[in-house]
Order: sequence, then C-alpha cells, then structure tokens
Amino acid sequence: MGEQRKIVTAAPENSETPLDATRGWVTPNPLFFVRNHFEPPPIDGERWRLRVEGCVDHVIEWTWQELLDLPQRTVFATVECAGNGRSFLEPRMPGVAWGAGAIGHAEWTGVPVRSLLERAGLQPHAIEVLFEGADQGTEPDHPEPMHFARSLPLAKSLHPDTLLATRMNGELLEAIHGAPLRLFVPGWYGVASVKWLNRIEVLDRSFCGYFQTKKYTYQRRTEKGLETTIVGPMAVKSEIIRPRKDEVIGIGTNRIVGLAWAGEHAIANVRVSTDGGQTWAAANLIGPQAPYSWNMWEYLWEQSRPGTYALMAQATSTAGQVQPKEYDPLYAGYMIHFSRPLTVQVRADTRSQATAGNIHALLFDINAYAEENRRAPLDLDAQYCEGSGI
Ligand SMILES: Nc1nc2c(c(=O)[nH]1)N[C@H]1C(S)=C(S)[C@@H](COP(=O)(O)O)O[C@H]1N2
Ligand SMILES: [Mo]
Repeated sequence: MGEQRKIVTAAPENSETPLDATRGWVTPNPLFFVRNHFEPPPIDGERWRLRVEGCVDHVIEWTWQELLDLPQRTVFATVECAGNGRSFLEPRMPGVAWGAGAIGHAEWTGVPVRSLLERAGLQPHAIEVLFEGADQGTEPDHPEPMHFARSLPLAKSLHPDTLLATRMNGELLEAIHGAPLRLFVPGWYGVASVKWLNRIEVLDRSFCGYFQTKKYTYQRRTEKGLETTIVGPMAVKSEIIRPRKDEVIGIGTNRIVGLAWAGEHAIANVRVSTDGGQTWAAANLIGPQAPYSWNMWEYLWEQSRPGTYALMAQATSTAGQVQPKEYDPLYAGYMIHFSRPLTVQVRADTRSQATAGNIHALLFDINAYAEENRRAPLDLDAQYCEGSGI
C-alpha cells in the first residue's frame, strides 16, 4: 500500500501529512493534511454561488464560471494548522492531538479576493472581511449550529496573493480541501483559509465569531500587559523528518533531513544541534528560499561514538525571527513552534545512512515539477548551498 494521510480523528476527518516520507517540495494532494471542524457540506455545483455583501457599493453573486473568467494567480505556500504538534506538549492541552504532520506545501491557484472586492466597490468604513464556509455544526460550548467563519483584516484581504482558490497543485480542489472554492491566505495558519466558501461580507466592525474568540486566540505580552490576540501569521519553525524519533543509526556519517518555514517570510538559515542544544552548526538549505514556502534542509552528521543523542533544529526567518527553545504556555495550545529535541541511538553494529535519500534527486523532483508546469527550472548549482558547515 502506498503512503496515506495519517488519521487522527475519523469523523469528521482530521488527518496528517506523512511528513517523515516527504520526498519533494510540494505535498501531493492525496497526502495533504485535512483539518475539519464539521463534516464537509454537500454542495450542488450548479446552484452554488459566491455572494459578496456588506459594506460594498454593489452586492454581487458570482457563479463558478464567472469566477473562472477573472484573471487567475498562482502562489506556492506552506500551510500549517495552528495546533500542529499539540500532542508533544506537556502538560497536555485540549484539542485535536496532532503529531508533527498538520502541515503541507502546495501550489495554490485562484482569483485574488481583491478583484472581487474592487468590483463590488469597498465603502470607506470597511475594516475587516468575513469569510463564511457552507459547513456547519456545533461545539460543546456552542450548542447552537454555526457555520465555520473567520474574518481577515482588510489589508491582508486586499493583498494580491490572498486568493479565492480553485486549484491545488494544478488540480481542481478536492471536496475535503474545500471544493469548489476556498479562501487561501498565504503565510497564515490554516484556520484563516476558509473552505467551502460561499459568502463574503465586508464589515465596518470586528467580527467576534466562535473561531476567533472562543478558539484560535492566545495571549501576547505587551507594554500594557497581556493582550488577547487572534491566531494569524505563521511563526518560524523547523522539523526534523529523518532520522525518525528513537531510530537506531550507525556510527559514521548520517544525513539529518528536515523542513523549515516562516509564514509570510522566507527561511534565512537553519542550525542543527546533535547534543541537545549545547552546540550548533549550519544546515544546508535545499531548493528555493521563497516567502511563504518551506525549505527542505540537510545536515551531514559525523559521529564515531555510540550513544543516545538529542537532535534539534533551529530556524531563522529572513525577518530575523528565531525559533524559540521552549514552548510559551501563553500560546494556549496553538503556535507550537519551539525546537523539540528528537532522540536517536547511534550504534556500532548498524550501518550509517548518509546515502539514504538523495538530495539531488529531490532537487530533480522540484525541477521536473516546475518544468511540467512550464515554469523556469531551478538552477541546480545556484540553489544548492553546498559546503556551508559540512
Ligand atoms: N469551512 C471550513 N474551513 C476551514 C476549516 C473548517 O473546519 N471548515 N478548518 C480550518 C483549519 S483549522 C485549517 S488548519 C485548514 C486546513 O485545510 P485543509 O483541510 O485543506 O488542509 O482549513 C481551515 N478552513
Ligand atoms: Mo487549523
């Protein structure tokens, strides 16, 4: 059997990308993680409309075909669920017990939200835009049925990369990822990207819906004290994907492979420690360093002494944000981006696996993909930062 999403809860489906098997820059659609609060809604494509209303000059209802007739835009972007990694927290926090795989990287295509807002005519007092999904249900602390809905500040809604997405990796959206249309907010935690979108309302006040007041908020320290903040842009983070936790590897040279991402920014560098954070060395970034997109990275580790080792990675973004070493409980079970140690055993009677997983094959994969989609192929030599630290 081939690779599959890892089911965390079956109904509604919440499932992870099998991250440890990542072999390329984009996550194939069938493996892309799923986060559903309610069951996916039944949608009749013929009768489906996207309604734009609120503080606009003209209320407009768009059919699918009318949307497709507008200019499309494509962005590559990583999406992470704000609760990704929650199962690693101690003490445990309520919510879906995600491992490391509530994340994926894809190519998103659609119409900028901006195009629709411009056509509807924004009124001057508009401050936020509300996006509502067709799915609905209840939560234990909210027994009345509600739609999944979130608002976005006007500036981010008007950013040309904020899309009404119809395609993922070139394919029409699958039902489970929000077909026929979802909002896609690059660089923000997944919760912003409302699936099964059918209503947009421009607001002249702050929206206080369940998914941005009761859930998906955290406390932030400010000069005036703690301030409740809505989960928004993704934090800088890295994850070691090979070797796996508690794996037994050989003495000699072993290849440590991981991923790193920084929301709206690009990754500037990744450092690796093999002694639980006492000493660090630079990892090599693989592929393009681009805003919104994750980077694969590798570090060749020489170790001649058998023992138990704690591997860690620490990413820095191009905006200078550094991955923290500890979890801040103020994040309340969200934004779990601290450098989490991963233990491995090095043994003399095992083979080292430096040749396992060929980095150039990975680059090849990125190039083949770009070529297939008629984009400029990457320059292998330029993109592969050979020699830094190994
Ligand atoms: N309508 C709707 N949109 C939604 C959700 C949802 O439950 N309903 N979940 C959100 C959350 S929390 C995440 S992380 C992303 C996940 O998108 P995916 O399932 O396509 O990976 O969708 C977001 N959009
Ligand atoms: Mo999420």
